[in-house]
Parts: sequence; structure tokens; C-alpha cells
Amino acid sequence: MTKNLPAILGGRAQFDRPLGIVRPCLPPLASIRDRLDGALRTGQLTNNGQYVREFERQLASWLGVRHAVAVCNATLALVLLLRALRDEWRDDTRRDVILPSFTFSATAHAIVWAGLRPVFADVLPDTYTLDSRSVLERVDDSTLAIMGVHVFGHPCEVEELEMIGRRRRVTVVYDAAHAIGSRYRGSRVGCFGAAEVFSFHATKVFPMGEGGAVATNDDGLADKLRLLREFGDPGTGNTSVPGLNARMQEFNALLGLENLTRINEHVERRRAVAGLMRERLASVPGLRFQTVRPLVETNYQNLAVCVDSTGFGLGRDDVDAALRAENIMCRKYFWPPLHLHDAYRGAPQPAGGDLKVTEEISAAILCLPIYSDMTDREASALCDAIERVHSHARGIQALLQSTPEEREPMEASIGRRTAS
Ligand code: T4K
Repeated sequence: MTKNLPAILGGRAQFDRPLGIVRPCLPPLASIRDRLDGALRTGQLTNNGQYVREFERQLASWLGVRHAVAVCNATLALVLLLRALRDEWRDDTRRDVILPSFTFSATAHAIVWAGLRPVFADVLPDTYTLDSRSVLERVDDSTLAIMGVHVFGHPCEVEELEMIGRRRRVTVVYDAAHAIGSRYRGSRVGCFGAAEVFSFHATKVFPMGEGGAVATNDDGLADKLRLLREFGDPGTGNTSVPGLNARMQEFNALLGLENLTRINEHVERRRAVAGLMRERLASVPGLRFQTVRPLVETNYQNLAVCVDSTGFGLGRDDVDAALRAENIMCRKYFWPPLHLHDAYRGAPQPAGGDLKVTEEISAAILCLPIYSDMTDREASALCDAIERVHSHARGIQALLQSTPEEREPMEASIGRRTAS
């Protein structure tokens, strides 16, 4: 009987069609058709049109901040923000930005594109966010900014980081690409530090295809960002700084306006689904979910778990392979950690120790599919598959560790069993 065998051992796959890592939950065309039609008829598609301005106004109000500056994606939003901070200092001795190595490449790339130097710090073992002690070890006279990342939607230890910022006179900003709808002490992410940057990429909780925004309470910074995203042109044709074209299009803003009417509901659903999966899988040994600290509400941009091979019976990569056979597409966000990417390997690391926790988490992390419209049935079936993989861990390990010659008879035996 193969009924209860995992697919990798010849059983039937849990899902007939792939369960992707994300499933963008988008508004129906009908909800934007008239406005989109109007934009297409008038030809007003970009250059800070009416829907972009309306989106900025509504987003700022929903976040509880003075300004939301809409940008074409979060990577460029980060570049513009860092460039603005660099220009503000006018002091070329401050060139370093401290960030976690456990993040998406864009966080570090933006620092380099702004003409600054990334300095990687370690993360906390439970939330995977920037470890303030590691930051303290790295802050010095060349530090311009600290860039926390609210990874997978879990807010950083904002109080600790901002205390360091105040004491050492260093600006604290956040890459909040993952964290729209998350809260810390009841306040929405967006209002912390000097500024926070959101991503509205198709894969995010708030999908707009491409898009990003900088949230800030600093009027001067908001003005500077608006100037930078517009070629540095204050509207006179005489550019005052070398800016970029980083504008958002009207179509994306229309999706954003609709998303704002649904975001609370979507975040609630993600929390419910994550709660269901966490509870179901709590008894499976060797799985340690990202901790959600007290006073924190995460939006569960990602449902991340560290796989301990001793407890589970299989390492992270083997679990990933076994789940793929079930048609469950997980992702190893973020492996490898940035300091081991070719782009950053050998980057000078100042004193302050290694990045041990980062490397441990990165080697064990697996992000499971989670969506704003995931059904209980899908979530439960996903858990069934993980439980089954765990209970056949030995057989799976034997298969995956076998040589091609050894594998042939094993697969033949699976084939026989499949046929029986
Ligand atoms: N900071 C952080 C911490 C970030 O994680 C990111 C981006 C940024 C900054 C920069 O934000 P943006 O400049 O992008 O606004 C993805 C995304 O491209 C990237 O936005 C994201 N983080 C990163 C974590 O993930 P990939 O290469 O892993 O994703 P990809 O393209 O393979 O897509 C994943 C799955 O999503 C696919 O299997 C199918 C599905 N998908 C994808 C797209 C593009 C869709 O269903 N629809 C789509 O349109 O990078």
C-alpha cells in the first residue's frame, strides 16, 4: 500500500497542482476598471498622477505617518532613502550602514548603489531580526546608519536599536519590505526610526506588481525623496541633485488603493492560517518556528521554520526535496546569507565577531507557503504532508543518501509497491 507513503517514496503527491510559495491576492479588475479606463483614455499614466497622490495620502493616513512617498519598487526606495541620508551628512567620513546579513540581496545592494558600505551584523536566534548587541559591536565613527529588517514581517527590536541610534548619533531606518500591517506595541510598522521602506512586489502581502513606499514623519526627508525620485528636478527643469526616475505608475497605485480596503482582512487571514499550521505542527519534533515576541503582531509575510535535522530526522534540504515531491514549493529565504554571496564575500568586516547565528539560521531555514486567501483545507493538507515526511524520515534519508546504483533497486521496489 502506498496510500500513506510520502510522494518521494512513491506515494501520491499531497497536492495535484503545485502549491507555490506565494499566491498574490489581487483585487478584481471590476474594482479598478473605470478608473483605469479613464487613465488610459486621458493618457495620464505616470508622473505622480492623481491615483499615486491619492494612494500616498491614504497610505500615510492608514500607517499613521505624515508622509508616504510612493516609489516604483522597494529597492529604489532604499537607494533614494540612503542617498538622502548620505547627502544630509555631507561628511564623507561616515560611509557605513549596519544591516543584517540575513536578508534579501536588495537591502545590501541599495547601500552600495547609494555609494555607501554595508557592514553585516548578526541576528537574534528566535526572531531572526538584527541583534542590537552585534550592532553595538560594530557602530563606530564611520557609521552613517543602522538599517534593521523586519524579516518575514516580524518587527525588529526597535527600542533597542533606536536607543543605540540616539546614544551614538546614528540614524536608524528600516527595510520594512515584508512588514506592511505588522505592529509593535500597537503601532503600525511605518512609524519607527527616521523612515521605513515597504515593498509592494507581487510576492508581498500587499501586491501591486511592482511598487514601494517610504514612510516618514520627517517633512524635509519626504521633500528630498520626492525630488530624488523625479530626476532631482524641483519642477523648474533645472535639477538640483542627480536624481533618478523612480516614479510609481497610475495602474499600480490603483491596485494599491484597492489593497488598502482589504489589507486588514488579509493580515487577519494570514495570522489565522499561521496559527492553524503552528498548532498542528507543534508536536512534530525538530521544527522551530520564527518566534513572535510579546507586543508584536506579525503580518506573516512568510511562515518561516528552522529544521533541526536531529529532531526531525532530515535536514532542511531533504525536507524541501520531499515537500517538492508533494507539490509543495517552499523557499530557503535567506540562504546563502549575504556575507557569503559572491557580491559581498571578502567585504571588509569590522571587529565584532562572526555571524554565527546568521549562518545557523540560514542553513536551517525553510519558508512554507502561506497566502492571504489560503483555505483551512490547504493549510491542513500541507501539515499532513509535513507529518508524513517526518514519519518516513528514515526511508527518505536512505533514498536521498543512496548512490545512483543503490537507488535503482530502491526505486524499483517503490515502483512495485506503487503498482501493488
Ligand atoms: N528588502 C527585502 C527584505 C526584500 O525581501 C525585498 C524583496 C526587497 C527589499 C526589495 O523589494 P522590491 O524591490 O522587489 O520591491 C522575490 C521578490 O522578487 C522580491 O521582491 C522579494 N524581496 C524576495 C524575497 O522574493 P524571488 O526571486 O525569490 O521570487 P520569484 O520571482 O521567484 O517569485 C516567487 C514566487 O512568487 C514564484 O514562484 C511565483 C510567485 N509569483 C512571482 C511573481 C514575480 C507570482 O505569483 N506572481 C509574480 O508576479 O524574489
